[in-house]
Amino acid sequence: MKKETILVIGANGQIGTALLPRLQNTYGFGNVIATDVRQTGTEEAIFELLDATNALALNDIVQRRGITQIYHLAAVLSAKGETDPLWAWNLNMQTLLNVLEAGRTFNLHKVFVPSSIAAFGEHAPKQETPQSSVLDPATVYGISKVAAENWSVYYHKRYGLDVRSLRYPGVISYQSMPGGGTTDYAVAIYHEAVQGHDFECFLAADTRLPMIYMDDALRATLELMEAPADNITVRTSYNLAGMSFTPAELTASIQRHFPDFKVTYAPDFRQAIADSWPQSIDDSVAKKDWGWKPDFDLPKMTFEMINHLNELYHVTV
Ligand code: VAH
Repeated sequence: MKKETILVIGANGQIGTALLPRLQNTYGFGNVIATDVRQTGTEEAIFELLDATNALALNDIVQRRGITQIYHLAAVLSAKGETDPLWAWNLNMQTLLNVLEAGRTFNLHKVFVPSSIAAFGEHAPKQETPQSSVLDPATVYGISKVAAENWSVYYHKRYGLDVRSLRYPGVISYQSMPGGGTTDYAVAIYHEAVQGHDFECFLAADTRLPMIYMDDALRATLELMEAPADNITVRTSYNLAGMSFTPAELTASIQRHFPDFKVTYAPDFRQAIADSWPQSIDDSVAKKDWGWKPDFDLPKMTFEMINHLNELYHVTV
């Protein structure tokens, strides 16, 4: 295997925090460089501060550390992006273009640039949304993801850069809190339940959304990145599915562990974002091209989340 040195941008984010130890196990602790704009990481790692909107700073780390792959996990998510659209667009796009340029300039072996089901909008089929659907996103975050998908194809076609991508559903994890997403309710609800609190959900009870447990999202990411390049037929971004559920179904799953847990529903501006997204995703192309198969359903995820959060909240009791 080629010696790989991995740069993680946004290592202190929800996905970065959980992906870091997997990358360290796969490539060796000393071969993974974690970066973020904030030094608040919980994982032990080789760390450098990096604002990836600064191309010179990014290129300096790539050269100095002999980087061969980049995982670009920094972005402003859907809900937060709507509070300052041009800031979100500039941050998401400048970081992306800096990463693609670094990939081209330094002949990196591979680049991972996540997309999202937020790339779909009102004119995509709601059920089993196909890989090739109309992409008319309702949010700046979604617009930036569609642009990123097309820039990735451009850099692959014109410069031969091996850029790979997944349209993540809402990602649910215990390792860190997400920030600024429309699916964040599905993480916060577990934290409140385990602490014995009631929960107010900012989406309506029947809002069905595609979701995935972090373990599945991480395995999909590494399986995609380790697949032979000849197997990769999608250079925009692969549809990825784990499960789909509503807040009411998630609540019922939690109540099997905490029968007295109560949820009230107070939809806010994020309801319109959620309503513009698919309810379920067809990921048959990912299954065909690189053998994707999810492992976690709602009951299994709930069992895992509650067990891990019990350790987090009750270890200090
Ligand atoms: C968000 N968690 O809510 C992200 C994700 C599909 C949702 O892109 O913005």
